[in-house]
Amino acid sequence: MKAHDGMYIGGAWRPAAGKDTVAVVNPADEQVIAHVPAGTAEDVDAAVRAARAAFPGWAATPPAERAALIGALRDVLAARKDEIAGTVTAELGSPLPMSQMVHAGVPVLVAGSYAELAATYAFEQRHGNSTVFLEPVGVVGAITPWNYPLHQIVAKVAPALAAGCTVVLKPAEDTPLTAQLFAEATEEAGLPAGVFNLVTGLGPVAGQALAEHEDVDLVSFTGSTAVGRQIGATAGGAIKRVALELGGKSANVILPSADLAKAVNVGIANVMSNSGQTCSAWTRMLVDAERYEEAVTLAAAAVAKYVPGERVGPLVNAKQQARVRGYIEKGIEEGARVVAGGPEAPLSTGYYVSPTVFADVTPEMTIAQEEIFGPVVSILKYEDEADALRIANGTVYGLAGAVWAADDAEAVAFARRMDTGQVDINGGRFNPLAPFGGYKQSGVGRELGEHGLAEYLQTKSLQF
Ligand code: TXE
Repeated sequence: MKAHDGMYIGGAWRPAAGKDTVAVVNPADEQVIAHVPAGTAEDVDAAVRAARAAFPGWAATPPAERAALIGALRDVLAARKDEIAGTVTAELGSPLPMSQMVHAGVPVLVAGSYAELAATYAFEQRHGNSTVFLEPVGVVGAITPWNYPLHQIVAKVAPALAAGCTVVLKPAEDTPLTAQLFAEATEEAGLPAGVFNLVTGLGPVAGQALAEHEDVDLVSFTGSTAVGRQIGATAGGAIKRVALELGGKSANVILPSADLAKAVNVGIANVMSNSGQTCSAWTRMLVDAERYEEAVTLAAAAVAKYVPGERVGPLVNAKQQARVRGYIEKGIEEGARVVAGGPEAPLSTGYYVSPTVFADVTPEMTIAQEEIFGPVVSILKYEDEADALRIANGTVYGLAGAVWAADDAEAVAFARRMDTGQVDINGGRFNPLAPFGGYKQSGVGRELGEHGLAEYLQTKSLQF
């Protein structure tokens, strides 16, 4: 595949400081498809300098003009949708329809929402006898994961640009080609040089250099809890702003009055989508004791439709495949009952994992507590509503969830008692304006909508 052999810094593709490269592998057939440069602290420093130099001009650009440029970026992403989808499929392995609809489609919606918000947001407000200005925080270091290669980038870069911040992006080493396409799109849209910069490379090298750079004002990170903890500690030490979007172990709570078949089918589809590599995936299905076996039967039938290599793609790399298979083995070891799938790889080539459903899962089991990040669903039994709530809230995470009931009001009453940042009521529908982020160890801060924009703003008040 086509790849740039440099970094996008200050509005141009420049040679990397070092000679090392990172191989990009197609996880569906394990073939190397490209190489990109492995950035060093020197590349990161050059990118931060470019972002710093561009900051005053971009911060002073009227919001309406920033909005127009974000709108132009949206249009370029929309025009290059097929190319983006093909690139995501090549480096992430997701089936093409999924890449087209979600990986290429959602970022267009999100960029569009920020073009609108930049134009309409009240950057200047009156509170009593004060005028309050919402000003950009400064230079943003964005570190993104591979699971939604473009969405994760746009969910950080679009609000940062809307706020008037400039950005240095370090994308995941598994999916740098989508990030290079995004950099091309920013240039094509006409963003001023230095407003957006890209450094590809490894997390512990380029990522860490960006997180530790003293001239970065805000670090926005999405990824593992372990790395997030480290980035949070570094940012705390330097007294700089930080946003962390980390793991999840979301509960899909099916109340006794709910349409069971619908809730189970949508619940299985939710986890199978993107091969389970979604931080908000409803990986714990909670069903009342009376309908438990019926739900297990429905889930096993539903998951049979998700054929690896057809509807379900591979995991992103060999490490993730081994990790997920390890969790499946652990589930069996701890006494859960496999009703579909299992630890054996379903195909001999590609990093595939069998779509797996576990029954007889108890809340303290490892598979009910830790983020698996694969096509694995655990079905837990509850006795009454209080028990369901205790189980739903009984992990260190609190990112998302779902509640199903005969009417929305009953589901809402339950959702209000869940310690989690986002809940889908009777199925829900994606909304690019809905704030997304975690309670508890799922993170700090919010992405998307007005709340996502606010992360990139700081407040100044003038008293009269
Ligand atoms: O994440 P990492 P990995 C979870 C999920 C998954 C696990 C491991 O459970 O199984 O994390 O995935 C960069 N300083 N999520 O190993 O390492 C790295 O280059 C600065 C949930 O892929 O956290 C990449 O750009 N940066 C999640 C990004 O961090 C560092 C999405 C994420 O990689 C760094 C992905 C360092 N020391 C994984 N080390 C979600 N919340 O959606 C790595 N990076």
